[in-house]
Amino acid sequence: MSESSPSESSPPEVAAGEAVVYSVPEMSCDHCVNAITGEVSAVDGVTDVVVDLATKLVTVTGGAPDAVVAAIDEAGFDIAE
Ligand SMILES: [Cu+2]
Repeated sequence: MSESSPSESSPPEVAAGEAVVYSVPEMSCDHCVNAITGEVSAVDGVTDVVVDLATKLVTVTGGAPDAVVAAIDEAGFDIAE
C-alpha cells in the first residue's frame, strides 16, 4: 500500500469549501490516484483531495465543482452520476 494523505487533521475553518464526493469507477491503481490527485489539487480553491481506490470515490474539499469535474476529466477519467 502506498501512503495516502499524511495529515487528515483539517483546520477548523473550512467555510470556503465543502467536501464533495465524486464517483470515479475507472480508477484502478496508484497511477490513477496520482493523476487525479495532481489535477484536482491544482484547481483553484481546492484545499484537500482524498482518493479512495477501494470505493472509487474522490472527496474534494473546496474549489468549484465544475472546475473539479473538468480536472478529473483532464486526468482522463469520467465521473459516474
Ligand atoms: Cu491506474
